[in-house]
Amino acid sequence: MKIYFATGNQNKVDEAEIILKEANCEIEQIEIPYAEVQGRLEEVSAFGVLEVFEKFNRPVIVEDSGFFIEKLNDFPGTYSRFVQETIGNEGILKLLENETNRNAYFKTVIGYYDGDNIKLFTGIVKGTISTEIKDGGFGFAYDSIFIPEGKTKTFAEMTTEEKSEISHRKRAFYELKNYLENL
Ligand code: ITT
Ligand code: NA
Repeated sequence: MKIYFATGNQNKVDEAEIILKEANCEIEQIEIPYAEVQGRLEEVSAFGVLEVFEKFNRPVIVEDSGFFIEKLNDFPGTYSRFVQETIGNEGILKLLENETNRNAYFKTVIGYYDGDNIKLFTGIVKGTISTEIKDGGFGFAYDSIFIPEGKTKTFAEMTTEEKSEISHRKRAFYELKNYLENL
């Protein structure tokens, strides 16, 4: 089975390929832009996938993810890209300086549309924010400050395979895979 994935983010495509490798699913990246409505991840993905389908006319997915910090009332959330590109991980660590509540989570919402039904698939991974940037050369964006629950390394210190065993993205893509297998 082939899944068309509308995204401009190569990291996401690499992860999706690893996640779906054993599922007999092939991922093909397409670069069809869509408006990112201001709203929750669910809304961004649902509107986005409708817009891409209009232009592409084949079953397609979009995926919207975010990083949510408990102490900061879920900031940066849907502003994750902008915040990463502006204050970055150093800015986040500053905001949490001397803070003991370092809980955070990643969330992914995949939107799938085949012209019939819109489906949303969600994945979350909880964890904590490290006190310093720990980058093992893997991952991207917030990965170097996020330690998933039950682990001691940040996502950026794990290989993409290790990250993809437990990530938010893995969980959402598995929901999608299960749905597609049972169609
Ligand atoms: P597309 O919309 O083109 O798919 P994007 O980079 O804008 O790509 P998102 O809106 O889904 O992606 O994600 C917002 C930001 O959240 C993203 O730019 C990263 O900074 C961050 N992010 C998403 N997934 C991540 C992950 O697995 N690890 C670390 N940071 C992540
Ligand atoms: Na986006």
